[in-house]
Amino acid sequence: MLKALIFDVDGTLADTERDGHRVAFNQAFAAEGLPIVWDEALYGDLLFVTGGKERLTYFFTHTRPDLRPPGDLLPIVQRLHALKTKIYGQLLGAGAIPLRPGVLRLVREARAEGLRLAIATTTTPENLEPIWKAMGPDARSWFQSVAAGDCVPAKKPSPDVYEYVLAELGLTADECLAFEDSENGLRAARGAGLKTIVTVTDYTKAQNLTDALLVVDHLGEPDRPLTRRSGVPFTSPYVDVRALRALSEMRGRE
Ligand code: XBP
Ligand code: MG
Repeated sequence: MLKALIFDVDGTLADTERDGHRVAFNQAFAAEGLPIVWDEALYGDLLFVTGGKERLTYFFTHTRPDLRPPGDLLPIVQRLHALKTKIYGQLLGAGAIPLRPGVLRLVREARAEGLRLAIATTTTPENLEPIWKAMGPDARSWFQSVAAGDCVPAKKPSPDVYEYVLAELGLTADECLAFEDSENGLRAARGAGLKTIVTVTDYTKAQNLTDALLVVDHLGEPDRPLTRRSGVPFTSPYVDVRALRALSEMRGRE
């Protein structure tokens, strides 16, 4: 029986990558006087590396070693990432990026229906502050488990963060559903045995999402119907708890 919903953050709760994280990285490069700009296409390529610190390290060691600043890379990456996280918080704190369609509606309905809520994300914990703010004054307390960033040894597509959340909830994968936006996130959730609903973004809509239970453009609202892209048949205009209970009982892609 469905007991909990586990949400990814970036791309799922809010479409944060292109206009949020990417902009923050670029402003951090500029503040450090580095001649680096991650345009939308390059950032989309770099997103296959999960984790901002890991993404910076990959960029300086594989993508553009010619732009690597002199000296030990680790402290440079740590300083750049800390600056980026500060800038990101200011960007989103100003309400720059809204929650995706259907997210707040579904979270509120899930609480009302007695479903437990959790977060399983690669992003830095501080990046959740603007999400809580967008959801409402006591939103953080709605989530029984919040697993973020370096709380697990390996980031997505490793299943570690989802296994961490299942352990914290004391539930089995069959009692939960995962919500993701990307192939890496889907692989992480599936690796933990979770049926997964994917809401794609411009960056992820062409990725391999065949292992998802259902792929949609967003969770929908009564006045903004979703579009089903692939997976099990789904004709409702929006994802609600009734639909999730039925989806969680479905065989296939589990
Ligand atoms: C997405 C990520 C994160 C963000 C950047 O996380 O891979 O690294 O791109 O955030 P998820 P940080 O989709 O799992 O929420 O710079 O804090 O890592
Ligand atoms: Mg994501």
